[in-house]
Amino acid sequence: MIGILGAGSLGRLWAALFPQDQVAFLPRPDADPAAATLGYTFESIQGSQRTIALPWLQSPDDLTLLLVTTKAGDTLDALQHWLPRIPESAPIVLFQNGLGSQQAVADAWPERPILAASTTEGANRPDAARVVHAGTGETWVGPLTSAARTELAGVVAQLSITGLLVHAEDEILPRLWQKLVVNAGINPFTAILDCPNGDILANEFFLSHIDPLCSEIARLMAAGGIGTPSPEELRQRIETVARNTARNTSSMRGDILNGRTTEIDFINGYLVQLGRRLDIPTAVNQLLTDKVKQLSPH
Ligand code: KPL
Repeated sequence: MIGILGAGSLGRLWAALFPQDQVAFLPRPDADPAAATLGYTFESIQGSQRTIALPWLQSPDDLTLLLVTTKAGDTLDALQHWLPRIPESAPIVLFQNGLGSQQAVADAWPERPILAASTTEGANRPDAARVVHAGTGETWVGPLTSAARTELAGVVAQLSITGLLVHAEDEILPRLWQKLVVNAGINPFTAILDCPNGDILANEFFLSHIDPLCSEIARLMAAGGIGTPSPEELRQRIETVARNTARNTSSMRGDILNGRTTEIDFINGYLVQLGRRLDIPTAVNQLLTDKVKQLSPH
């Protein structure tokens, strides 16, 4: 049985695409035990609609794979609750945005096969009962602990059953960083300016902060041994994604509009923490983190 922890858009996307008798959601600790199934309408990339009704997992002992699609800030607590009941051999794939939460999990359970995934699949929930696969993408999966190395090929094979494009990636950290850069350069601006991704590009607040932001990130990447992209390359990457997703509401703006805690601590906040450790100033990341925190509950 494949388990999914985290019933947001991404968890529901994967759940809809696995053979339905092989997948179940792990209930939240506070879930109503009487609620037998999790139901929603799934709209495929071709536009066809299907009703999904998946059981809540009753016994975690026969899990062969766990996909963790919780928000970054909820991940450690959710796993602390479940992992004592999940077989030590079951690979755990972390899908969180940003950085920091994945390392915290790998540090807490170094003996387990823990992997991280970076995906560009687009899914959203126009309302509570509907999940739309809005854009096809690719998913890279790679090991975070040494026990995960031997599991990588098997995990990629299992995830590929969904028909989504999944690649094995031995060095997952640089991939996670690529996404972090894009999120750090788009999400806080859309949240602060309360606008879709594309609208940041002509905004004065974005234009006056993007170059110093990219310089901070480039220095952090070089000092952290992640790579040596120039600030200009980083800006180009950010602006290309903002243009390609111009009408999207970013996940961070969505969190604020829905009164949820954002993932800022794992995006620009993570870069501030790293700057402290590496003695690199991160004034722009700090400013963006502070401004987003003023907007969100925490
Ligand atoms: O990943 C995203 C997010 O919203 O978190 C981007 C790439 C910014 C697309 O909206």
